[in-house]
Amino acid sequence: MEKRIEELRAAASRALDAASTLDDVENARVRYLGKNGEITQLMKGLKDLPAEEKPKAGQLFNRLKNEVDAAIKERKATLESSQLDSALAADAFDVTEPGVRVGFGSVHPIEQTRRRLEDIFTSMGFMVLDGPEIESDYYNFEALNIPAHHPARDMQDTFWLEDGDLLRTHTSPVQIRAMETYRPPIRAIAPGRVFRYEVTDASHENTFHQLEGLVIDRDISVANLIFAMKTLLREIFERDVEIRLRPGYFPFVEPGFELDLSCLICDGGGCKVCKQSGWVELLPCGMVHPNVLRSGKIDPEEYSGFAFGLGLTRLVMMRYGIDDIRQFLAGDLRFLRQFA
Ligand code: FA5
Repeated sequence: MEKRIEELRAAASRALDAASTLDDVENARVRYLGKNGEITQLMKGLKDLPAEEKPKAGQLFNRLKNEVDAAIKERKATLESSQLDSALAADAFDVTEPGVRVGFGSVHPIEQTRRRLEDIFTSMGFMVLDGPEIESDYYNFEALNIPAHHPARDMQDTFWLEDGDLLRTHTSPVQIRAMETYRPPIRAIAPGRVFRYEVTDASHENTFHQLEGLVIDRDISVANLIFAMKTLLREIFERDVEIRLRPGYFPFVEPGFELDLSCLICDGGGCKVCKQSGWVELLPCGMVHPNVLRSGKIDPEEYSGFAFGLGLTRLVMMRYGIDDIRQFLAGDLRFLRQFA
């Protein structure tokens, strides 16, 4: 028995000396001390020894077991620490190497202009509202006095979603949401992205920005509307610009106007942006239609209001002299860096 114990001690010790990975150590543990391990099995034979031999053999076994157990732990600790050392060595880096310079980004010109407009309007007491880009038919059309089958639905080609919702074609749905949430007097703007299923060219994108405006109070008139439009343009261009106001048809306003800006790309001479006309459609507007006030649960006998739908992306083109709207979404850093 003693001989066998010595053999096992030597064998376990050799196995641990040879273990070069934690897996090797674990294999040795299972082999000697596991449930069916060699030492465990031998210990089970203890009960068959004659009674007088049992105490001594028991002592020897316990010593063996404790020694092997300690040796396993020690080997494991040594391997773990050398593994850590080599991981640290592999991760080491040379602090004297020159670094990679991280460039600064800049605010996109549409965002810059949106922020400027928000400043202008908040200084006149307007709230800035937000609305969802995925809208229901009700908010995008129905509540804006454009019922199903109304020919005006074709004025804006729509991206329909499978569940009957749509990508909003304009920011005007926020008018209804504002009236549902706030009571007059209301003074609000709502800048945001809008989407149209249309062919792109120098002045048309399928994804662009508008900025909706809505004012509702007692005795609001066309004079208030024109004053607000003039103030907006003077503040954003920081000079007088030439405009023209002409009748425009939108089911949600009556009367409605188209406010065009003399094209600042060609100084009104005619170019691809203004389609050689010298004028850019920029700021449709009008007096809120009584049906729209009713959709917003506001009494048209008591209140009136005006609304406008600024073509924000086109305004940015005019502000910076950008002659192709497709530049905005092209992601070309050479274009974007000019606005840093
Ligand atoms: C509207 O979207 C109305 N909701 C505007 C409105 C609001 C009228 C409130 C009255 C009261 P329109 O479809 O014309 O109208 O678009 C408004 C502006 O968005 C245009 O004048 C133009 O500047 C801009 N715009 C229209 N389509 C595009 C396009 N495909 N790409 C870039 N800008 C566009």
